[in-house]
Amino acid sequence: MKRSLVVLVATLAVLLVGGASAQDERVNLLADPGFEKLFGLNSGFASPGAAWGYTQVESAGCVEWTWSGGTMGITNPSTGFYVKGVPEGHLVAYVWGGEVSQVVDVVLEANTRYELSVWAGYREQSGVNSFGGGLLQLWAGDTLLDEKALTVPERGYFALTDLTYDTTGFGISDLPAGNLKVVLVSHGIAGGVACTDFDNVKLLATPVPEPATMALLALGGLAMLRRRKAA
Ligand SMILES: [Ca+2]
Repeated sequence: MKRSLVVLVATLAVLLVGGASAQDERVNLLADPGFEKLFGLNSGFASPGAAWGYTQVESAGCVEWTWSGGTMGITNPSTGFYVKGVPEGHLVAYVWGGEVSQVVDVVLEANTRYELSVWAGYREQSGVNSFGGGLLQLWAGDTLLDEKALTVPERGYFALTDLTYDTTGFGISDLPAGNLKVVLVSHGIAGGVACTDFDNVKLLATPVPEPATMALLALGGLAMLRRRKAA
């Protein structure tokens, strides 16, 4: 009996370590999550080959993302706009009304937790005197799975918005079909006074229950059993 207990604890420990490392290795399903791969460099701005150093760079968009409506592009804001810089890399997407989206090569799976997050910024810039605001949306094909209003940042800073969509217990027929899609919506008006900047978008998928959680639950149960025996 004692030996079987030792084997059980050892097995659970391996599960626990394995589960923890698997969680750390979760990959972002989105390509170019920080808007750093440009296309359509606007004339009059520095080339991407130049040292970034907050020399103004602006482009029509990003290779991996789709743009629709409003006035939008990619820029590298100065520390005058954001005192602590930007959340990822040098560049952010700016959107005055309209949407930026990306379809990923992944469909919805049952018993999976999807975590979607984005940093939205309210720049300190003359002529920009309000935060554009907007939505973070997760779609599967034509089905809107969930959406959340962007957290309003302090002026000169970025703020995180995140949402979770969990398919635990879903049958195959309950799962909306189609590839997952992330949409960043800006409520700002083109040419208006409210801009929304976006950076560092993450879409992570984790099977539930996680192996680490299962191991913890099992360990808890084991501890209770042992206490009962001792009593
Ligand atoms: Ca970036």
